[in-house]
Amino acid sequence: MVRSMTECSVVCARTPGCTGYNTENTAATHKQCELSAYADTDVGAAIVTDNNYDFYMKVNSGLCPADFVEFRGNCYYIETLNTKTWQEARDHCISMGADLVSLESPGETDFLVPQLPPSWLTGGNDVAVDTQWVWVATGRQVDMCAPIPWAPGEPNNIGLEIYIEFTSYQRNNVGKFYLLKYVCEKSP
Ligand SMILES: [Ca+2]
Ligand SMILES: [Ca+2]
Repeated sequence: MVRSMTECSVVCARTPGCTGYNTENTAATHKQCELSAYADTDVGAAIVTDNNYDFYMKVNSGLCPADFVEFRGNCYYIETLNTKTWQEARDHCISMGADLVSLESPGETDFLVPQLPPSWLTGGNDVAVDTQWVWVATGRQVDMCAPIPWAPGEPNNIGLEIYIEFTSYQRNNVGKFYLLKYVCEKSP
C-alpha cells in the first residue's frame, strides 16, 4: 500500500520505539513507509521523480506521555471519541499538563487532519478582546490566513462566537455551548 509522508509519520508516531520513517516508492525497492531508527545522516529529503521519495525525519523521541503522539518535537492528545465544549476540552487538556492546540504550521495541521473527523476545537479564541484572535496556550496572535484560512463569511459571530473550530481545512468561530472533538498540545 502506498502511503503518503503524512500517513507514514502517523504510523511512526503510533509505533513504540519508532524514531524515524522513510517513504519511498521505486520499482527497485518497493519500500512503502519503512519505519526505522533515526540517524543524523539520514535526515533530509531527495525527490528524484514523482514516484521516488526518500525521507528520514526524527518524529518520536519517546518523551511524550502515554495517550499522546509526537510530531516534530511536540506532543498531541487527539480526542476522537468524546465531544466537549471549548472550556471542558481545555480543562481536560490542562489536567494532562497540556493546553488546547495552537495550529502554527502546515505540517502540524497535515499531521493532525488524517487522525480526526472534519471538525474539531483548537485553542484559538477572542475571549479577552473581541476580534483579537489568539492561541490560548501561548497568547500569540492567530495568523489570519495561515496555516488555514477562515471559511467564507467567517468569523461571523452569530450569537457570541469566541472559539476557533477547525472544519475541513478552514476556520470557523463557534460559541461556548458547541460540542466538538478536540486536540491538546504540550512540550515533552
Ligand atoms: Ca502547535
Ligand atoms: Ca461562525
